[in-house]
Amino acid sequence: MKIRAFVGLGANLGNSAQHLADAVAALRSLSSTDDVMCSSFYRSAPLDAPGPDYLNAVVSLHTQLPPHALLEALQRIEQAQGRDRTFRHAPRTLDLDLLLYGDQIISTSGLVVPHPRLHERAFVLYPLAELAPGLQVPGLSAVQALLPAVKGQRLQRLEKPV
Ligand code: A4P
Ligand code: MG
Repeated sequence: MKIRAFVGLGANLGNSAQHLADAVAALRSLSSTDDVMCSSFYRSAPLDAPGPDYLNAVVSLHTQLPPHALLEALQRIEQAQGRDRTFRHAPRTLDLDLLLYGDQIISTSGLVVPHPRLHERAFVLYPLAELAPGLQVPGLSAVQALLPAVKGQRLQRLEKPV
């Protein structure tokens, strides 16, 4: 059975647009995965983090990979694109977060889904709402109902990527 999952993409080092585009291409070539769709790219102010502005996006995909296998695949893509884990929230070439995995609520030491900071972040909620305007976030509420609380965060939607 295929599950619809959502992945958050973020980059704020080097050619961020290229890093996001490469990540989308890598997600498209994941095994047992199809229907990969990417939101617009968004420029965002760094939240609780040093460094330059981020580019962020959200990808939705249908996958047969179980959630931990999907997280491992995301981490392999991060590593392949030169992610260097120096310190928490350090500037990064590419960060991939598993935001949602169907309607599942997962809480293990290595994986928490829905992503625990999803509801606090305009750079996650706006692209999520762009891809899935009718989405219900498991354990929370409709994505539309979460938008007003993050409206003050600086976020700019860019031209649609290829
Ligand atoms: N982990 C647990 N649950 C998850 C999940 N749902 N998805 C674990 C991904 N990883 C998950 O992540 C640390 C550990 O979290 C992983 O080993 C995994 O087992 P990491 O990617 O190594 O570290 P990190 O990204 O520095 O920390 P963290 O806590 O994941 O930070 P966030 O929440 O990813 O935030 N501002 C803007 N504008 N745009 C951004 O994209 N990103 C961050 C990082 C901060 N500020 C930002 C942005
Ligand atoms: Mg992360």
